[in-house]
Amino acid sequence: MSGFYDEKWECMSRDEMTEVQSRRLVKMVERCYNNVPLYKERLDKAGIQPGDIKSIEDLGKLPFTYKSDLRDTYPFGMFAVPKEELIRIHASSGTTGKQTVVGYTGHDIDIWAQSCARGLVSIGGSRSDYVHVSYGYGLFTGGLGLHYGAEKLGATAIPVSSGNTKRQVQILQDYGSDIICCTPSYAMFIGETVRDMGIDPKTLKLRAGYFGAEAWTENMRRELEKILDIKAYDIYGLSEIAGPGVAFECECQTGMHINEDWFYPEIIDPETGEVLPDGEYGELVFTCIGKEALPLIRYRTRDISCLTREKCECGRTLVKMAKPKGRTDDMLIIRGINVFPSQVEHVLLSLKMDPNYLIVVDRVGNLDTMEVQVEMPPEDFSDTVRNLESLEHKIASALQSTLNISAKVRLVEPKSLPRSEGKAVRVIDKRKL
Ligand code: DLL
Repeated sequence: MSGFYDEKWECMSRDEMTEVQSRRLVKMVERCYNNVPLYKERLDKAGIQPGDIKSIEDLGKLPFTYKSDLRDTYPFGMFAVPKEELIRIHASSGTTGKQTVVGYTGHDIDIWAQSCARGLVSIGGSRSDYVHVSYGYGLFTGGLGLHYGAEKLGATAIPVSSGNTKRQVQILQDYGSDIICCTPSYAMFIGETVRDMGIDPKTLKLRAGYFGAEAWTENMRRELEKILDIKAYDIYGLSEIAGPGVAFECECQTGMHINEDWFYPEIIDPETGEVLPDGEYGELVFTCIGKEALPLIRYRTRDISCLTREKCECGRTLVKMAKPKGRTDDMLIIRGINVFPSQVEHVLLSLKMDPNYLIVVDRVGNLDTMEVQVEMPPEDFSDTVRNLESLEHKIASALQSTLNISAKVRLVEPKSLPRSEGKAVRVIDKRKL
């Protein structure tokens, strides 16, 4: 098992951690109240003064923060520091409405880089590794987040960014990259390209991947491990809280450790706002307790996950979150039934189908329809119509038994669905167009 980047913080006793979190929360609420007009107004309205918050136990007294708050104060209205103290701006990759803009002081960049460095060490990264970063560089936090993390650790960052996939493979081959960081869907595309270029993945030096920025399943993990001949690890984060590295999977591959000395997690019932016990799935909420520029209180991520405090074999005591199932706003409601795209991925991969798929939802008359387009395996391409129909039928019945909803399945030509270089778009909901 690998060592630690920050053993003191990663392996702290629960009592010590609670003490640190309480101390930091108190300071942070004061900072928000005194520097962010929206928080002053909201706390005043709720009849709460910073002095009422004495420990982490009091967190539940504080109101939630929503993405809409950042949009309403666009671009910089929730920053808690003057401009001179900022050193970086990023923005969310949100596809709807205004972007959400996030800012960092030098200290914020430092804790973010440490968060990623902790992750890289937990999957066996060290100073002697080449870290190939194929997340996009720019306003998106993926590229620069892992880049700074790799440098913080003293490893060598290779800032490839996303795109130009054949060149990515060439670099993997020629430079001997040890760890690759990109979205799981892009990793799959890189894997396919390795195969199409006639390269045996075993001849690459690559041994691990840090994949995140979108939901992916355990089946997808197995596919990625096979196609690239690596260990595939999950890394989670969101720009509003920092970027990648808010939580990171270690070598045990049993959930992601949250850097809870900086980002305090809660799981709530998204309908009632009530805090749920460990082990129950609900909406993940974060409070930034160490940040300066954008310290958000009880930020509603809309990601569905659960927390566990069971002892991890790696020795870290940091609480773990389960792989997010999806987002409350990604959840499709089709004829009244909740469907997450990740469930479709799970079904397709368990039938050994290609992980490239597209869900098209529409409304015909008053009835919602769902079509799942899947690429047929290349070896089946010249198959008889009857065989293809029977495969469509098999997929449709597997979807029916998992999702409890009937979907039309359409097999499309191999490589005909769009490949993603960043976050994959898996759903077209024509009801919303
Ligand atoms: O996606 C930050 C990131 C970059 C994380 C690279 C990991 C790796 P945003 O663009 O603000 O930030 O999008 C955040 O992406 O609320 C989740 O819905 C989703 N997401 C991020 N990581 C994961 C993951 C970056 N490992 C939103 N599993 C989050 C599932 C994830 N969903």
